[in-house]
Amino acid sequence: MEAAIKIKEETLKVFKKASSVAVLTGAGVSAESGVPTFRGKDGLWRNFSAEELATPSAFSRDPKLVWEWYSWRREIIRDIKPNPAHHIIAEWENTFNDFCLITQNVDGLHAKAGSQKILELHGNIWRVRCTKEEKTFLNHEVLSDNVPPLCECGALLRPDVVWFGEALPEGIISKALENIRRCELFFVIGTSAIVEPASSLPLIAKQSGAYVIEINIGRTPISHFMDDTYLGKAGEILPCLHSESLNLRE
Ligand code: BJW
Repeated sequence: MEAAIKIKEETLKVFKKASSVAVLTGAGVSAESGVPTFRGKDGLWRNFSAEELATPSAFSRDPKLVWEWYSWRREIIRDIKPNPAHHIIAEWENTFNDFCLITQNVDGLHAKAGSQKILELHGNIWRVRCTKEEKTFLNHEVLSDNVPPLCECGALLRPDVVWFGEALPEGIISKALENIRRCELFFVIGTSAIVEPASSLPLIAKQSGAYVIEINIGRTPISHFMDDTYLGKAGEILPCLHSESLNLRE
């Protein structure tokens, strides 16, 4: 039988007292729903890595190849359901007076779980953007037979996501920083913490005085400065933390 997850006294104490909480999520949060992560053994698609495909130069060189990757991912994500980790995070929006969800994920699963205020650092896979006029549109088709798609103006459409070498949406990163600088408790969940600038956010939280907790199935380059690290699946640890802490908040 699996050992029960032990939530530390200190975590519960901080959780009980905190009124201002921020959460940063990465692909690991969606892994238990069946969304492949970027890195590690499931992180490859046709032997390409995210670093080879998620770039403006890959798109200029071969927009069909890049769109085929996004169509494959859209097909996987389309019918997938949020898991307990997404649901608990959605519930925290009502638990804390001041709560901020910052995600690197583009899959839309936090919204499907009921989170309403989401800072999507890397965009959303269900939006497309005209490469000529910068207009964005929602588009929920898989588009597999018809890539790359064209805008009505004739220009190529691209996924409205942030690729390597591109700036994160200005308004979103500044809102995230504002929340991070004032939060008392910061969670880093399911990210390898190697992609900048997202991977610097936990350190900024820590330097601003927050208690920082990491939840991941493995250690990451930022584990060493965490106040607490929980090694395990987000979809198992978050429900334990949530139910133990609810008893305390009552
Ligand atoms: C579980 C689990 C379970 C599994 N439970 N856990 C400073 C130093 C060096 C380089 C740079 C630097 N600053 C900028 C750079 C360059 C670059 C960068 O960081 N490169 C690194 C690779 C070194 N950064 C950028 O280019 C960024 N832009 C930028 O900085 O612009 C500056 C600029 C300013 C002004 C003008 C112009 C430019 C942009 C980065 C964009 C990243 N984009 C992607 C693709 C998004 C679209 C799409 O989805 O296709 O974002 S790449 C990919 O990586 C995606 C992810 O959001 C991101 C992070 O991945 P994530 O979420 O951490 O996933 P994984 O797979 O890596 O990890 C999963 C984790 O989950 C693992 O740890 C598992 O253990 C864990 N896990 N199951 C809990 N059940």
